[in-house]
Amino acid sequence: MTITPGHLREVYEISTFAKQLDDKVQQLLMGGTITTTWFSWRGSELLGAVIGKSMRPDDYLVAYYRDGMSQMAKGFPVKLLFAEALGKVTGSQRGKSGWVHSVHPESGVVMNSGVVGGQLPIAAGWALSSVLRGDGKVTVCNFGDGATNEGAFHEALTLASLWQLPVVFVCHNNLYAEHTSFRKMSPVERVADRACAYNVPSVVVDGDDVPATWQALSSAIDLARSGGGPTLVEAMTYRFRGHTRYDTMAYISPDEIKSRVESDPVLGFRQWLIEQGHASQDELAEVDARAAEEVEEAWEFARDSDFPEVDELYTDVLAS
Ligand SMILES: Cc1ncc(C[n+]2csc(CCOP(=O)(O)OP(=O)(O)O)c2C)c(N)n1
Ligand SMILES: [Mg+2]
Repeated sequence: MTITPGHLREVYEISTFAKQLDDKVQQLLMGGTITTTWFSWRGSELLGAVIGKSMRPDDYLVAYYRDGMSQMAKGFPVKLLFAEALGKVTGSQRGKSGWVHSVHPESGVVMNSGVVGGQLPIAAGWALSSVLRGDGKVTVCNFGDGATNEGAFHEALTLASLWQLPVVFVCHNNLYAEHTSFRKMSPVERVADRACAYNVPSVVVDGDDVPATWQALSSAIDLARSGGGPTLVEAMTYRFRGHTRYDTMAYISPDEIKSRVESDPVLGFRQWLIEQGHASQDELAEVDARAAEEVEEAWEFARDSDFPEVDELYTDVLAS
């Protein structure tokens, strides 16, 4: 699917919204207003927006704990996501999952994992289900650079390649896994270098470059849908905040963080849209203001919702 000016504006809408939501959650957490297990996606908003928007609405997204921006771009309603994060009964799983395991099958967000790498074999399973049903859907599977050192990465790519499954593996290489830099944990320079061991095509893309990332994902999705099997996409990105909110990032040079934060990709993309004539300053200011209102509405909805009754603990947990 070729990127259109309409897609570019949608990517901006989702990414400015995701950026503002992340800032809001961070502010609420640091002020002690809320408690929730939280992994900030600041710095990767554009990548997530492109992933969600370049997929077909009925395709499957297998998510991971840091990619709320992809889930919202795929159609996961933010109110359900925010309420879920706060353990409220109005959340997507009625408060039992939090950010880390929230799913929304209606929009194709079929799985989300806090188990690093655990989602890759499950994504292969979703892709196998599409082959068996002949439904023409593609599964896109997100994971971090650290996940590529799990055995599950090797197992999933091997099987997906042998069985030519319709799945696209998207590594969000933000250069760190918890407090360890990619350089210290990978014997090869690029995650994509590993793909040849599985006879899987691979591509490295700058996750801040919206048209290039869209092109890479669309080609991989088209290939998968036409029976050409899996692709490994390595999208280079960055994590503006620590692994968790308590992380002081002492293991990264302050200059590195400063230069990344100063060249905020969402603001860079905003400038690019104006320079290329895709949107005016005023139009984007309106988008930003609407995003701020929607963030507030989602927060108020989550805040004002009730906690579940105790019985909810046993509902939808075991199959009868
Ligand atoms: C199987 C497993 N091992 C360890 C952990 C603890 N853990 C949580 S996040 C994380 C880092 C993963 O880094 P990466 O895959 O690069 O993703 P990022 O957080 O950078 O997006 C680790 C080791 C876990 N949740 N699951
Ligand atoms: Mg990482």
